[in-house]
Amino acid sequence: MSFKQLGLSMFGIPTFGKAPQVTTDGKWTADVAVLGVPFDQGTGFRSGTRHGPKHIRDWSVRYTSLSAERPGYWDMRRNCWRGECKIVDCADVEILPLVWEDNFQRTTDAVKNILDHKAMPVVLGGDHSITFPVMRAYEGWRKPITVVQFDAHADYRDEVYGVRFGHGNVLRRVRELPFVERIVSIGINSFRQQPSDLADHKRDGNRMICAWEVHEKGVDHFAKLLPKGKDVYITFDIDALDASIVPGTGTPEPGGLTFLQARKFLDLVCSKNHIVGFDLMEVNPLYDPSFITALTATHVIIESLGTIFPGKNPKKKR
Ligand SMILES: [Mn+2]
Repeated sequence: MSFKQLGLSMFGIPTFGKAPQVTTDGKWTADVAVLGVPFDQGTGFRSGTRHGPKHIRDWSVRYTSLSAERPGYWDMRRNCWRGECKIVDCADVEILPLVWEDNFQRTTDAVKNILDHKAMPVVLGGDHSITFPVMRAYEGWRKPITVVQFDAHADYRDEVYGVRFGHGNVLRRVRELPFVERIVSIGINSFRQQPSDLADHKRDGNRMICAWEVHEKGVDHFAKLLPKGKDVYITFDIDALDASIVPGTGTPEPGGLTFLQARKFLDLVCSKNHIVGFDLMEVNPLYDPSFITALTATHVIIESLGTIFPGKNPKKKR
């Protein structure tokens, strides 16, 4: 009796979008390499983002291409195919308890391996602290890098009781990397900023677009503050979005960006720059029983890939 495997997306092992699984040091070619970093030792409040990569992958199968021969998706908004790129999934960096510096080093090494393959890393967190070991891997990059941060919190505190590499310090550490020329922070909104954090952020030549300003003036008003023609790394902390649509995160904030506002910013950034890397941080399944946060996180990634890889002939139907 013959049994035909249909390849339906909801069955089987959930790599990201059902992409083939590889190892970072293996032999492969791809446009995009997904890497999970199940690390939450950098959080000061509610832990659990170590389960984030699995949770995002679990929902990502919803967006599996209809067939391996035709990657991408039909974008009815723009009337074209998008996201025609080859994706591999490098599984997770192996995280050990307590030895955070070793974990950071393994993360940096894994991202370096991906960059050696000339693929764009898409990193799934994990708490936001791991953006530092990820970005450290770009040392020696051909051009200065602008970092576009989506976040309710600036994460720019130099130190908290001796802690310098937690998720509340991470953009400060990233800004100290010699090849990072500027941070553009979008969606900052939290009451937990100190005036000194904001002053330091400004002093260092960064730009900040706060959530309430976007609600008042609209996204287009801020287009002139966004990078153009740059090598850009995007770090997306899911708590940039309003708490009502992303409850599954350690530090949700009311008054955050809507999904459509974030998407419009991503469209502008991804279409006018060379995107060198992307991470999606702080998804916490322990507070996400409806999967709405994982759904939204996956959507942010898929839509961004759709703009970064618009298809060989974006105007024409296939
Ligand atoms: Mn953050």
